[in-house]
Amino acid sequence: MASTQNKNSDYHLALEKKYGAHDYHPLPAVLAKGEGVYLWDVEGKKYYDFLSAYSAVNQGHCHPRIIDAMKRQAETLTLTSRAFHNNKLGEYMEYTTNYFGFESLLPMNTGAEGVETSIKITRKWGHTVKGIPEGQAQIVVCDNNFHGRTTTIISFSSDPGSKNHFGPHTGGFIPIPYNDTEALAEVLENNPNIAGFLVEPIQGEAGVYTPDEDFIRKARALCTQHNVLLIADEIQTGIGRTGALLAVCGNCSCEGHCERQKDTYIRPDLLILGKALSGGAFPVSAVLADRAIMDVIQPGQHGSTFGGNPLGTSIAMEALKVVRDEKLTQNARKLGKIFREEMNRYIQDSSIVTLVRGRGLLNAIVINDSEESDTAWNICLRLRDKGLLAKPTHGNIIRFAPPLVMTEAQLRDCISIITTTLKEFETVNA
Ligand code: IF1
Repeated sequence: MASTQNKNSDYHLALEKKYGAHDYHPLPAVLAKGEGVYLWDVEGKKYYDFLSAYSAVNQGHCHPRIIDAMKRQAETLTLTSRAFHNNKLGEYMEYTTNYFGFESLLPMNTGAEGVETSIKITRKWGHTVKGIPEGQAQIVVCDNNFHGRTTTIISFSSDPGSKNHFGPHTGGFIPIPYNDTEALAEVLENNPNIAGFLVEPIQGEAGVYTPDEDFIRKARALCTQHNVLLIADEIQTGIGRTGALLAVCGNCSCEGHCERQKDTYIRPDLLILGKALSGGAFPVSAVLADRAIMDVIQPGQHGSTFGGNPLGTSIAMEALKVVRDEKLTQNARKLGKIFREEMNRYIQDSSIVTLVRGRGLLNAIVINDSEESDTAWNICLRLRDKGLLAKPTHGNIIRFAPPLVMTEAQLRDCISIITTTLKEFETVNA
């Protein structure tokens, strides 16, 4: 074991390589400290974080209010299991259901567990409420989806890397092209055994694909028409990230579930939250639904050891309060517009960037090179050297998603770093 004074990046990278599963290909940066929009590596180099742990750190790294809530609860009671009640779960359920406008909440831990929970609820609702013959409930999903890494979830992935060799795959899922309401209408009209439609309001991993403005609205209408549950996976897009509290809110800049703009607010039947639900401090996910749907789950039919624990629920309540008190949704909306305006200005004269897309502070640029090229990766390495951390999603797409606490001055500083870096690649590809 190396002595303490030279535990530099290479030391940490070597340990991971020697002892760890190689299930990731991280950008070479060994981070040791985070605060707000900043990260520091073990050598003390400072970075802007433009990934936010895949949108889990919307409130900024180590937000003092969230950390204080965590410390207080961690010194008091962390876990009881659901074999007994605790004095935080009910308050969390009340606060969070009111915050998003649903009647009930089922607490889980990871996003994938939230998605799996929604699949179970939807299937049971299909069999016991809609009357689909037992075991024949189907759920419509979208090509290029990302909903997690469990064997059932990857069973309906269209990404070979996520799916191949992990069979036998779980059946009961019907893929359609993303953003294709005609395909959705057709499958709903021709199949009486469909219980739900699982969709990301914006496809994050696929490369921040923003659908047509009315895609979700039309999907909502079609699901209602055919008595099918609309299941919104807002694990990455939710909690202010896209400049609305939920991406399904579309262009509404309201704080959340708002009666006054009922026609604007497209209400899913099942809402799945994760990541920023805890501000990145602890794994917390949740499924929200009204009672007529949620109550298909009866005691002993679903749960988890850590689901609804006092530590995670205390953290999550504070994390949601921070989003509201600091108006992070509105800030994401404002800064996102600036980011896309400035990037579109750059793109006008660029040969290396073809487009920028996104909503709020969930954006991506498409690099004018093949998916197999390493241009996007090399751009991210150069950004790292210049003090900004971002990572490609697929080959030639770079996702930009800073914490929502970023100031306009910081954003403009980052835009300067990004455009300066891109310029250095223009000549290479010109
Ligand atoms: C990895 C992607 C992002 C998600 C949506 C469910 C989950 C995720 C929309 C599952 C998780 C993470 C997982 C992480 C990388 C990251 C990711 F690249 F994988 F696809 F963000 F885009 N629904 N996304 O984005 O939540 O179980 O991870 O808590 O697996 O590499 P989880």
